[in-house]
Amino acid sequence: MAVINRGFGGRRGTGDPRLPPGQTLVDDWPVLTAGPTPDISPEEWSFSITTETGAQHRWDWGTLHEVGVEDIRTDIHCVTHWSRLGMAWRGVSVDRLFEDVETSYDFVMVRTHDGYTTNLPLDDLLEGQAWIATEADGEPLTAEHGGPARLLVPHLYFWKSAKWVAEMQMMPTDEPGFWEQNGYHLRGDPWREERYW
Ligand SMILES: Nc1nc2c(c(=O)[nH]1)N[C@H]1C(S)=C(S)[C@@H](COP(=O)(O)O)O[C@H]1N2
Ligand SMILES: [Mo]
Repeated sequence: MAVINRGFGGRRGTGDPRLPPGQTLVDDWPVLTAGPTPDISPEEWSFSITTETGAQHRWDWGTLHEVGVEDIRTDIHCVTHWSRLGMAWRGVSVDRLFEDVETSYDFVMVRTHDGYTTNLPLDDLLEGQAWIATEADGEPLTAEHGGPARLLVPHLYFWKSAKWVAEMQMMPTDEPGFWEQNGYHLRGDPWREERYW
């Protein structure tokens, strides 16, 4: 009996093994933003990494693209139970941005141009797991989806993928960001259903 329940009946909507527990496939792309959508031009956009020494590594739209843009094919999973599979993204690997960054801190507070925050262990941002994304589905990111650039961390719930990303501040301990202070899990692994704590 348990075997039957753990078959595709255990996954909502489809038996697709790419769908984490409790998730449902969507064909559209819902917009979830805590506040108004900021209007940021590529010329105004910038991104920086700040370390414990106060050293700041900064990129603007042009220098970000010089780092090298890659194609990413990935699934995304929102804590509100929708998933999209096999999305085409383009962006710059966070690995490349950390190449010259010296830090002994293990955690990152991500800040955005609209004041949103989310926390991540540095280990979840390196080794080909995270990008500063500038395109999705073959188009430049629209403003409502975080354009001109957002963080993309597809192996964690999508609230970690901060839209209009502006800064990564290194932290010695794992301090909660906006949703994490409001009850969302500190890490948010969809395969472990780390939704709330
Ligand atoms: N700056 C910013 N980034 C954000 C949010 C936000 O409110 N502000 N919402 C998060 C949440 S809860 C989700 S589910 C995803 C939604 O991204 P989407 O609107 O592109 O689907 O963005 C995340 N990134
Ligand atoms: Mo969300």
